[in-house]
Amino acid sequence: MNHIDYHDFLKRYRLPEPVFVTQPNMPSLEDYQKSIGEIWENKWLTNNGYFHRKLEQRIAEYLDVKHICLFCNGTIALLVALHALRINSGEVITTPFTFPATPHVLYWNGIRPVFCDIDKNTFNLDPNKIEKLISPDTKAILPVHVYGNPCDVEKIQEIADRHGLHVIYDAAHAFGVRYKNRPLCQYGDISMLSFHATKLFSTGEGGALVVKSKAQKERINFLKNFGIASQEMIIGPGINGKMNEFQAAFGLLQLDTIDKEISRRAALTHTYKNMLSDVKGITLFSDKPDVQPNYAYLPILIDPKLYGMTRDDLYLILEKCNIMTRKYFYPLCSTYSCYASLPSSHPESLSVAHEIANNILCLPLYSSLEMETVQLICNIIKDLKISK
Ligand code: T4K
Repeated sequence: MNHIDYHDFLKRYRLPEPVFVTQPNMPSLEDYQKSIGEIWENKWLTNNGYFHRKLEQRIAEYLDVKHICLFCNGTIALLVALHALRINSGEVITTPFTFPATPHVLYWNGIRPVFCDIDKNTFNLDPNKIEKLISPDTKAILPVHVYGNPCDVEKIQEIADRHGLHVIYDAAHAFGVRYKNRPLCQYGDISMLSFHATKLFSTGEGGALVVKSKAQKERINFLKNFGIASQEMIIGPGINGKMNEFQAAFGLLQLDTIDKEISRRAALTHTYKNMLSDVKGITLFSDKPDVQPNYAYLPILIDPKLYGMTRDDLYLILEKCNIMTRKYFYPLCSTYSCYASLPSSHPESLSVAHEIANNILCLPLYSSLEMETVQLICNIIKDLKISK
């Protein structure tokens, strides 16, 4: 900010109220009160109630998948997915460029995460670097479709098949994404979806597993309910991963407007792309062939040399303007104190991931965001470049 008048800049651009990186798409309060009225009437609050069953069916239809199990959140869902596939020792290859939940779930299942570097274009696991990390202890690959961008699902499956490994996708960001006209969450053995308040489709807290068969669904349903098969039969050490009726009722109303939510986000994304495309040093994801995206996030990659400012400086200036961006996913999971001493955490073997994590910034994106606010954010980013 050496060459511009800082006070003048803030006077021009500072918003009166903070704008967050995301906001949930709230259904009408009246409609939700109606649903709550029914829950009150039924006195059925959880354990596979009416709203739960209805939501499970409606999401399966919407996603175009056969078998789905709802959960209290995505993290517990992923924990149960690993358990259901009997992956509870050894190593699992995963990405360091993700939310802490991904490696933590491995840790909680007694598995050692093995971090693999990411691809510089997709920010997902680099399939060309997976194979050299496979050891006799490797049980599975756990890739993440970061920001809803599909991983190289074909190559990953090919590697997994060749080595007899499971593939579990962390598809927390990928609700509704289609690849080659198929639901993205159908690839791999199991995919986990998150319905957290910050997600495109939300139940406040919540999540799901997309699974391959009726039998697998039944097993997972036991596991998420303490392993209870019947009042007098506990089939194994399950956990409590159930979604309750308040969450499910909220989700049903959200589902009614999900297509509107996606198309509004698409329009906002389009404006970001149009306005920022000619700013040197700022890169946005380009549209990918064969992918029907969900516009879950708006990441930009900053090249400090070309842009003239670091990601952290831009983050701070935007914050002063009341624009609360997020550095998803900095710091890398491999740098957390609980994982830093793993051999696979060595920064040298994760150079792309470090580069991306140090320069990434997620800009606000949600349906109630004003188009004028997007234009203002873009103008700030453009003006900062010009002033350099
Ligand atoms: N795998 C991946 C790849 C994930 O990204 C996640 C979660 C998971 C697994 C685990 O799934 P879950 O167990 O959560 O279902 C948020 C979310 O808490 C987290 O769910 C999400 N990923 C992650 C990407 O984002 P934070 O620490 O950024 O949340 P927070 O509270 O700072 O919220 C960000 C902004 O969202 C706030 O500044 C304002 C807005 N917000 C937030 C909440 C909670 C709202 O407007 N309303 C709200 O209720 O992690």
